Amino acid sequence: MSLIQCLRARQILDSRGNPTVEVDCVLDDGSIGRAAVPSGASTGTHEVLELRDGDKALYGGKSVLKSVWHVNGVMMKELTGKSVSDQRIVDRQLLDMDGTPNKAKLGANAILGVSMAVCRARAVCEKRSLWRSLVDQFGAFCPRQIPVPLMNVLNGGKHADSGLSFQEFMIVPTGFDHFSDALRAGVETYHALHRILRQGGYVTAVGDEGGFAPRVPDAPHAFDLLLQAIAEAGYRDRIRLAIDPAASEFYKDGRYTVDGMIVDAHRLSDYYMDITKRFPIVSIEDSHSEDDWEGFTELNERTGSAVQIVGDDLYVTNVERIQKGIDCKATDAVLIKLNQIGTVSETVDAVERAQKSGLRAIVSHRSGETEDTFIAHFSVALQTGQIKTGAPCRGERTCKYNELLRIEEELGKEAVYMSPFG
Ligand code: 2PG
Ligand code: MG
Repeated sequence: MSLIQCLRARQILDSRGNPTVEVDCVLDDGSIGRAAVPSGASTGTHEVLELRDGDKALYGGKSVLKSVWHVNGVMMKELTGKSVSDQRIVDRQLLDMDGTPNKAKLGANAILGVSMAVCRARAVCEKRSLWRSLVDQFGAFCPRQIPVPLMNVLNGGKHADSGLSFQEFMIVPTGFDHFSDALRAGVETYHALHRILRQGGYVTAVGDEGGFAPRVPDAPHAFDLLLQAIAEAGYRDRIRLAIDPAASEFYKDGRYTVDGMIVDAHRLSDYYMDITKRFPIVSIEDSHSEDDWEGFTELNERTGSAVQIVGDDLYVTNVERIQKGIDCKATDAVLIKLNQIGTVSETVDAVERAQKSGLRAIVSHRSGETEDTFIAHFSVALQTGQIKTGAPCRGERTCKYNELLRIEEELGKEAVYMSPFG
């Protein structure tokens, strides 16, 4: 297996026009792997450190030149001549170089950029698609499942100025046999929603993840619009709903300020129970604030197996926090984001810890994305069965969907599309 000849990092722009890190990993056989790092807006407090320069004269303090410098300097020096045959060894070297618990020395954005670029370079060297190469390193035996997309078609919270308290309103195409049909149904529903909003006199501009951002007073109004769109597109009972309230963003001092109410954790769960009875909601992510373990556990017990409860800011893709959630039965599923933890191997550990304990794993984009399609491959290689990558709109979102179409084509008759929601 080839050796690393050099690393080349640069500053590029993410989908919000903020700087981010891109890394090229060049091998001695000439193979080049490129990866770009995403960035969140509603970030969890317990995430690893995204290093930004803080110099107000450059991109308002958001430039990432220190991270770029770390890749091109110390990281390249240490990794040049090293083999890429085992990703775990490469990632271990990266962790040792940094030496801090939250990757603050080199920056998690520098570390993840290198970790993903090495995976890409290995796949190029092996002359096969990234997901197949990831399977060899870490993956499931005989992977065939293309994930069910949770498509965020109405944006609120920190991702848009719609005024909606909940951050994400997603449609979930469950009643289909192929990913391409499920995606098409999601797209047709998205376009039906566009027509309904236009006819209703709403603004049809889109938010950070490509979903519409109309001025809608509360969640039930948003659900009504989604159900109308699903019906108009002809997919009643075949497309369900999911939400990511991202509750840390409306939590303060033991109280949640949501949809015109100020409530405690228990009353917030009452609200979720009420809306799940009235609307076909199959999944709720970050129902409660990131350290409100009791709030999650109570809701998870009340919803039983009828609704999937997901932890995102709660877990930040960290195995210790995931273990805590397993122990206190906080959720049914774990949201998985590479840049919350900072290396590919640690992300795999998080998926495995969840899956081995009977929790589902859902691979996710960030609200600030790039054209990198790594997560599409990662979700297939690890057989997560669900992916969250925004609306079918804006190139940084559609590139992931398009890559999944290509993987489905590559798998041919072997490809499986299976909803965990029945
Ligand atoms: C989330 C994500 C992605 P952000 O909360 O799940 O949708 O948002 O990247 O802003 O944390
Ligand atoms: Mg979330």
